[in-house]
Amino acid sequence: MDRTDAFIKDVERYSAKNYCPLPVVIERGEGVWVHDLEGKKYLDMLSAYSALNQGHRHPKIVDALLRQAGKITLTSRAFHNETMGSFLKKLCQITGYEQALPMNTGAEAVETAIKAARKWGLLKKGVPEKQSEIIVFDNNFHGRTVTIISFSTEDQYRYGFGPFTPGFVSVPFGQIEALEKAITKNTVAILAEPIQGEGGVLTPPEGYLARMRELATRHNVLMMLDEIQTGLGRTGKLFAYQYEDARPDVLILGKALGGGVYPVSAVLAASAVMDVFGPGDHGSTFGGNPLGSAVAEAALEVLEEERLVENAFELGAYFRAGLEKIRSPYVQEIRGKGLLLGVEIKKEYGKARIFCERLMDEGLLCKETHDYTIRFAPPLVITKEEVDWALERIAKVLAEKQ
Ligand code: IF1
Repeated sequence: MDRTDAFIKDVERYSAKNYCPLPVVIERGEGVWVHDLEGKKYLDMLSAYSALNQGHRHPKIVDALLRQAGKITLTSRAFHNETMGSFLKKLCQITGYEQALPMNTGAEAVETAIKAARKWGLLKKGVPEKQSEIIVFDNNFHGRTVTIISFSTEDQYRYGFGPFTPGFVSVPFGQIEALEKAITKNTVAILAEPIQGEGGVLTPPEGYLARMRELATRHNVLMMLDEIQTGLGRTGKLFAYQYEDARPDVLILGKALGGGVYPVSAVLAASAVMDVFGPGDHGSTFGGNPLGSAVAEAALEVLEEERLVENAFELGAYFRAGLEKIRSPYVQEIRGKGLLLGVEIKKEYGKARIFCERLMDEGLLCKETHDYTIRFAPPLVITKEEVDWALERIAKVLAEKQ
């Protein structure tokens, strides 16, 4: 354990303490597998919170990165570059939206959507300046910026970080009446996750997103979906909203858009929404850079060429059926869609982290969410044999005395 201990000591000494990782130091990875410094192999069932849908170091994506790195990496948006246009064209073609605005991280894309909605409200809906309201949902997670945590309902994410940005109203997730009641003449947008990932893999009742769509249309409010975690195949459809045909006006993407290699995020919308931004209104030094654009275009191609959406659908159902077959006294409920699955542990048996630590010993990396739920979200390139390998270990740990 020498190298591992030495490495962790450095982190403990020099890194800010804003995380508490499991005591494993990952040295390399390929596909669904990673290796630690001691040479032990693990199946990655977290996929960097769904940023690794295409698997670790996908050869086509790494190749795109290297090829682009041999030409030009950064131009800034003061000039054109050769790759951004073709990336955004591909992104618009596969999503069916007219225009895209590229950023880097998820939180930046969410901020971009919020700015778009507010300015759309002012220019197109006639909501007076500084009066606009955006409806969000209890237990939401959209990132860590001050504006985004301003509408978090989780005390820890907010404590000590105020003053906050006004203009948000939070309602219970999954209750359509509460949502309708919250809409006022000043409401410009509804911002939701189709499945609340960090909230504990909370899936709303069937038909909820479709009804949200109807409400948004009827009240002339933008429906904005954060598919940063659920999008790009994770739930067994290209986008989780496709389960209900609840196509949002504004679609927010991140994580797997960068193929697990480079941070790339984007906001997609009709030009009638996107045209609220004129030159100088919004931007980013790195957004749309050549390296990220080349990587993201390859990441999208991999999703299509390897039929990863279909694989997530099929193996998600297989994985879930396998989990349901495990007769464990600890399991309260199994939730989720495709390869985004949550197993909630009964409170009387302690927190999910203990189970994650045991699974790590068995060679399976995963992470609890909201204390009592184990989240399983492997790369979408996983095979049936690898799901079986995981199920065997999960069954063992869920059968043990804790
Ligand atoms: C961390 C959580 C997951 C997201 C949705 C926006 C963002 C995220 C739906 C912001 C980011 C990350 C952040 C990461 C852990 C992870 C996470 F546990 F914190 F909540 F996935 F569930 N919308 N989620 O899930 O994207 O700015 O990070 O690129 O350690 O905070 P970002």
